[in-house]
Amino acid sequence: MDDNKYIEEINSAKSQEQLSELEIKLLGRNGIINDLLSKIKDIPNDEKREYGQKINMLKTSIDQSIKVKKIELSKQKSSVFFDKTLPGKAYPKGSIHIVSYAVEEISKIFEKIGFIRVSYPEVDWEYGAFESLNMPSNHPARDDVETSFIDVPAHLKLGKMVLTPHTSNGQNREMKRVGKPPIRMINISKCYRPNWDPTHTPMFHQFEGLCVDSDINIINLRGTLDYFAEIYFGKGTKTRLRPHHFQFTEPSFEVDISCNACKGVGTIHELSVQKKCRVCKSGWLELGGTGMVHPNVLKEGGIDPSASSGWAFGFGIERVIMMKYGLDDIRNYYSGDIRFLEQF
Ligand code: FA5
Repeated sequence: MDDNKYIEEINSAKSQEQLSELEIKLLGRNGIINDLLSKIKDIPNDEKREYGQKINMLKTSIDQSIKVKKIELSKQKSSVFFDKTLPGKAYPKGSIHIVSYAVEEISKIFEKIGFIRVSYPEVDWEYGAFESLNMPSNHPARDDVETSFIDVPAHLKLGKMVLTPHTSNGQNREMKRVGKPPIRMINISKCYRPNWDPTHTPMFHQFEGLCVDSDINIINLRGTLDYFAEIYFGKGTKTRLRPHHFQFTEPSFEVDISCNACKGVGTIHELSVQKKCRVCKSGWLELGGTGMVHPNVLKEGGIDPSASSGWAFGFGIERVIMMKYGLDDIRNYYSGDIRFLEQF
């Protein structure tokens, strides 16, 4: 039994890990001490007592040496030089996603003028997405090239289940929820259409305004659109309405806003040369659809069209962000590329 060899090994341990390994090797269940003890049966009877005492003494000195070494190593560790004047590690900070931020901004703008923020289902029946909006069953938007249908049995009255292609499905639900005018709704939700190009993604967001009361007219609509455009896009932004067609509004319009890059002129002065504005090319940018709520839609929502009138609009959130910051591809919003997202 070479006592010194074991004690020297303990004393030369350089780390707590090395010491723990030694402790297992010497004192563990299959360690050297237990191995020596198991050999006691081969020792002649008159030497057994002395042999046993020696092993116990060795065990005690190994035990003590390990304890002393542990304390020594822990002191070494705590004496490592710590320079508190060194700059700390800066961990990367997350930020609110560009779309979530816009949802909050838009909600606040409309809440300030009395609109109630709601969010209606992204998965709805054909009734909510089309039927209640005066869209007949042969309307092209109801084709499966335009709308994603869910593979479940159709509802007897409400039709097939769809991933809603627009937030207009909230109109009928809100009319029924409120019961009778006044109604001021801002419905923000995800929408789905099978498209994929720089200005279209299969999943996108729309915000839908609906205002129904007595004597509601296009002047109120213009006032609300101008109010939104000035706050969201910046002072001096103008809106314009162009005739269009939607089944659920009559008359219907497309809304444009004046381009902030060229101030609505369509050209910019660059190095003494008058050039076409690169952002809009015409002085105007298309915002989305709007119009006076069709009498059939009011009736379907339980509202008497001879006593109340209303307007509605539906704009894409990804698109308004694009227009505000002059971005050229909305697919980047969902790329997960932190270099793009951290700019906002
Ligand atoms: C509609 O969806 C109508 N429901 C809007 C409306 C509401 C009109 C109320 C009248 C009254 P439209 O299909 O044009 O209309 O879509 C509106 C906006 O949604 C578009 O201008 C665009 O900004 C956005 N949008 C449509 N499809 C996509 C898509 N695939 N990706 C991103 N944005 C989209």
